[in-house]
Parts: sequence; structure tokens; C-alpha cells
Amino acid sequence: MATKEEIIAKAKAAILDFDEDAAEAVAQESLDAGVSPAELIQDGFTAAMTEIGDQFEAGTLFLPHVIAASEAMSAGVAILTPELEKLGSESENKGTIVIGTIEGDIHSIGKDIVATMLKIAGFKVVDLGRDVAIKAYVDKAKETNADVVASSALMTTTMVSQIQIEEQLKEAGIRDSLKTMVGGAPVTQDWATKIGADLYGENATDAVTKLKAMF
Ligand code: B12
Repeated sequence: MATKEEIIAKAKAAILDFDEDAAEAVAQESLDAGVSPAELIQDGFTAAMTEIGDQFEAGTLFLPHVIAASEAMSAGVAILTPELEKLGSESENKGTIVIGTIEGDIHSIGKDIVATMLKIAGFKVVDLGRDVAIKAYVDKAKETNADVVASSALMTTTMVSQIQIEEQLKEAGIRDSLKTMVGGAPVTQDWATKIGADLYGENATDAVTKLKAMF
């Protein structure tokens, strides 16, 4: 049987080869071998997507490649998700989290992973999807009496809209009754502090750890 390192290397190769079938196969192989799905996603698929992004930026890969790589990653994650969800604690409700990718931004893979891991950790997750209008976060937070409003931004041009979430929650008079959390590749702790967000999560595991500590 392949070692964990070999399985993770295969997961990276599947994304770098834009190979959906290989991504699905390695996801299944990792489940059979007992490799943690979270680790496969983080050290395998996500690490490869970061390389794809770097090559896109450098001009050695083009948008169709990025699309093909993200389709392969989604296919692999789709195999892992039901298994991840089985690990979930069904009855617990640690708090309600409204999450979405911010207005103008259609990157959803990372947000989906964070949403899944939060569900598994026992939170009630209300996923608004991607390209979410600021007003929609505020309205949903009111409607569900949310404990946390979490936004994902993958571009420097869209992360600025996270400021609007802070402002519109204040205008709606509910900013003090909940926490805000921000994440996404260009987002940092410094950014979170600067805009007045309560929490920053570097990745799904970090998001879960920080929110668990709070509830
Ligand atoms: C895949 C991808 C796409 C896919 C997205 C598919 C999908 N359904 O999501 C497609 C092909 C559609 C795409 C489109 C575009 N993309 Co693109 N894309 C990427 C790429 C390569 C990987 C992103 C990804 O999925 N990573 C894997 C996931 C697992 O990681 P993640 O998203 O970072 O999420 C993790 C953490 O950030 C964190 N996290 C994420 N969200 C949240 C939220 C919370 C609350 C918390 C706590 C944590 C958290 O946890 C996650 C799990 O660990 C990045 C490169 C990069 N380095 O990020 C470029 C990148 C983001 N894209 C870029 C660009 C420019 C575009 C386009 C404008 C291209 C174009 N010319 O059309 C369009 C954008 C259209 C739009 N309006 O949004 C640029 C952005 C540059 C900038 N301005 O900052 C990047 C950085 C590439 C680059 N280096 O130039 N893209």
C-alpha cells in the first residue's frame, strides 16, 4: 500500500496534470488508506492549486488551465466531503455561522472547504455561496440571529469589500451582537486587525480552532 507521502504527492500531481479522474482516484485511495481528508486537501490539493496560481501569475499557465485544475480539485474534494461529513457531530450546535465569498469574487473552493470543516466541527453553517452582496450577509445574519459572519475574498480587488461588511453590520445595529471572521489567500491577520474584523483564519483548520475557542 502507498505511504501517506506518496498519496499526497499523487494528489498534487493530479491537480498539476489537470486530471479529474486521478484526483477522484487518489481521494478514494486516501480514504482506503486512512489518510486524513483534511491533510490530503491541505498538503495535496491546495498546495498544488497554489502552484497553479503562481504559474498563472507568471504567465506560464492560462485561465483554461486554472479552470481545469480547479475542476480536478473539486472532483477530488467531492469524494472526500461525504466521508468528512460522517465525522461530524450531528446534535451539537456550537453556533450559527453565515459564510460566503464576497461580492465580485467567484472563487469558492476554499470557502466550501471552510464551510464543510465548520459543519463537521458542530457549527450550523449558512452558506450564501459566492459573489455575495454585502446586504445579503447582513440580512441573513439578522434572519438567523447569527453568531459569526464569515467572508472569503481571493483577490486584492475584492478583499476591500470586507470593510463594507463591518460598516453595514454597524449600520444595521447588529455589529456588537456577533463576531466577524475573514479569510482567503490575500487576507492576513494585519488586514483583519486593520478593518476591525474579530477573527482571521489562515485555513480551514485554523478557522475551526479559533471558532471552537470562542464557543
Ligand atoms: C482556482 C482559481 C480560480 C478558479 C476558481 C474556481 C472556483 N470555483 O473557486 C477560476 C478559474 C474560476 C478563477 C477565476 C479568476 N481568477 Co483565480 N485563482 C484560482 C487559484 C489558482 C486558486 C484558488 C483556490 O481555489 N485555492 C485552493 C483553496 C483551497 O485555497 P483558498 O481559496 O486560498 O482557501 C483557503 C484559505 O485561503 C482559507 N480561506 C478561504 N476562504 C476563507 C474564508 C474564511 C472565513 C476563512 C476563515 C478562511 C478562508 O481556507 C481555505 C482552505 O485552506 C488562485 C491562486 C491562489 N494562489 O490563490 C487564483 C487567483 C485568486 N485568481 C486570480 C484572478 C486574477 C482570477 C480572475 C480575475 C482571472 C480572469 N482574468 O478572469 C478570475 C476571477 C473572476 C472573479 N470575478 O472572481 C488571481 C487574483 C489576483 C488578485 N487580484 O489578487 C489569483 C491570485 C491568481 C494569480 N496569482 O494571479 N480563479
